[in-house]
Amino acid sequence: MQDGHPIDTTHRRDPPPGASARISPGGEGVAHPIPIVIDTDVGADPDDALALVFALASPEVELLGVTVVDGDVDLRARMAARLLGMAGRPDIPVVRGVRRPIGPGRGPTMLGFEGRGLLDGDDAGPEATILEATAPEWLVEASKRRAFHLVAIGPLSNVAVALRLDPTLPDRLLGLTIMGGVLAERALPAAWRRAVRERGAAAWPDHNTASDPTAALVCARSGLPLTWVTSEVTVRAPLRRDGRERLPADHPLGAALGHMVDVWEAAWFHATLAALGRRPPVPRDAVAFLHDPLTVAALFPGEWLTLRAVGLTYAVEDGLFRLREAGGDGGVATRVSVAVDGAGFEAFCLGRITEHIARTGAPSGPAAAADSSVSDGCGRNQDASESQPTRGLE
Ligand SMILES: [Ca+2]
Repeated sequence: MQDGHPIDTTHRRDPPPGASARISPGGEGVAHPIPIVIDTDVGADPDDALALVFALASPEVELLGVTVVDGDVDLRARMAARLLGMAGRPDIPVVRGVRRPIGPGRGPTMLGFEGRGLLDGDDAGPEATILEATAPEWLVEASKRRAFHLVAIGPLSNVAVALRLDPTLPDRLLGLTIMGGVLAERALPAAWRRAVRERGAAAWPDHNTASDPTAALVCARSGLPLTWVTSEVTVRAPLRRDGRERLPADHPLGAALGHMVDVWEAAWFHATLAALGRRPPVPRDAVAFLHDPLTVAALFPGEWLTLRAVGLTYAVEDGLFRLREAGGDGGVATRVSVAVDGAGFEAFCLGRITEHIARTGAPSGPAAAADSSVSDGCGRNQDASESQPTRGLE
């Protein structure tokens, strides 16, 4: 049982691949790429952008589409379209989604420097097509053409609206992996625990569920096979200065990702952490967190991330979405992150991203220009001439 709501077992399936806790990276067990759609609030924090490229760089998954959520979804869609084009995959469609939370919450959040380092460059390569659909409807329709695993790395408004739009959607999804929630509050760095005690919800470290707690609850109670990659674990996976320096400045995508990290570090990262107290809860040379790449990585085996099968209960209390271990055989069966080898994952993630960039070549090169038609990711092709992406910050 989950807070008085019966568990709908008709939507339950076996856990996704990689359910066992520790398996070697790139090892056995993944015969085919898992089709995925990424729902993202790509913007000021560079970790969504890194997650998109990391997904493209990972043979275990096949990215079918990208939906964007929260606030200025036009700007976020342009960022996703530019990133996909730079990464050599302008054929992957981008879809704008919900701008506001479906209930009370922290969102929407725009920091004012979204796109800086990316959209203000002079890249002239192809960009992905931004479809004239809205994300919840597109998620429903796309799932009818091909089952996919949904990876949510932003506030959960798009996913919740899609679930409300079509209650049969969970029947056609392979699973839902969410960057969000805090399971083991005691595992948060001490500075964060103190800030939460003193400032309450405003200091809650998990931005995604705090932005739209109602939407998080809708997702939690969807009956989908769920994986939660929680904040107390992702804050242990920082991107550090040496890792950022691995992004190649002589390639447009590497340069853009590096610039996005630099802007984030200068404008937000350290100032936000400094507000937690004199001793920031990250290494001194940290420049960002790898929340979202780690969430993509939860879909395939890797020794850097430990997941555990656990029964959870869900609730919204004092404006915050809370997940708790049920104990015994109770609760909703899910997988939850419990530990990460942050340095190991950073090395693995940056390795894949830099290898992908090296393979991609210049964005106007053969990889990007090979196909003049673009697909909606589910088998329908469109003429690339229909795509008229807007360029630059205006
Ligand atoms: Ca995100």
